[in-house]
Amino acid sequence: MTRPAIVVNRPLMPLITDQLEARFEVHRWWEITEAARIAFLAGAAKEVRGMAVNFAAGLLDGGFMDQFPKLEIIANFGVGYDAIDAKAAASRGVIVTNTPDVLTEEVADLTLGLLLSTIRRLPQADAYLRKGEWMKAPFPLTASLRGKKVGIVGLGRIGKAIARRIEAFDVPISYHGRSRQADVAYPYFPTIEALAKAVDILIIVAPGGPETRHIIGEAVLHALGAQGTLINVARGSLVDETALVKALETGQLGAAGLDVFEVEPCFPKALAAMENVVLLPHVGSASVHTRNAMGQLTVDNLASWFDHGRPITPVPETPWPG
Ligand code: 8YV
Repeated sequence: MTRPAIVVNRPLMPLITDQLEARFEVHRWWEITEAARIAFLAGAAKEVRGMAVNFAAGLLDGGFMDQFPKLEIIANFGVGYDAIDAKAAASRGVIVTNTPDVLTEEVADLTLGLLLSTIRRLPQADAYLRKGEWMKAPFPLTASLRGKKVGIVGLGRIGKAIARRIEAFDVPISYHGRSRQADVAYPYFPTIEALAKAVDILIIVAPGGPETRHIIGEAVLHALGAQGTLINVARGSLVDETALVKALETGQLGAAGLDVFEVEPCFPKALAAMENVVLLPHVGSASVHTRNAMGQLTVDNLASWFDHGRPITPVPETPWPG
């Protein structure tokens, strides 16, 4: 029996690659040179039935999908699938899957780490000690989580896991999202700006994509204010980075902790020189434990589709049964 052909867009961990190689005919997109791509798209691509996608650099849109007329499923390695036009997939009868749940607690853990690092300046304190500065003087006193109010933008699975952790820190939580949620008692704010005005720390954990692009701009940053802190663990696209850099430079925003950027792996150079920011290279889910679980779910979605004709974790735009 011929093995189904799939495309993998970027290198994945051996755990995934080994399993994919064992059951599929794998085309490694990143190894197909610019010149060879034309021949590939005219030939082998016509037999491709699946894709395993790891955070596509550009939008995986309908036009791209159309080059694979037998495409049935796109399995995304990650919970956020803003790099895939899921509506375009739906209209073509292509299933999109993602990796929900298996990374929720990990990303929430990281968010609390980033929050405390930003408020208490842990990376700066570590660098201070390593440079021998402690010998000369104690590390300067920092801001505190005590007496602060936290706002969460996007109270989905990860947002709720973050909120649960913040409750243990004994600080009040409120939130903004597409709608008020019945199962939480936290105060709801109908606009991000009103939420930003009411809190000291704003945590962004809403999905990326065109609907949320730059929802954190000058007005929200100014509402958060000179003593305010922005934490972003969602997608860089939600924040207008030019406005963010300006607000931090002019002191209109107090501090920022960022795990994500608009054009990764790039980031605004001006941020690197700032003392009041903590920058991480998109590591929210990046533990061996959790990346293995995400990888396995990616493989399992493809395997379930080709073995049993159903996905395990389809995204809402391509529900199953479809
Ligand atoms: C990963 C993520 O960085 O799940 C997501 O949406 O952003 C991350 O867990 C990414 O998917 C893997 O490259």
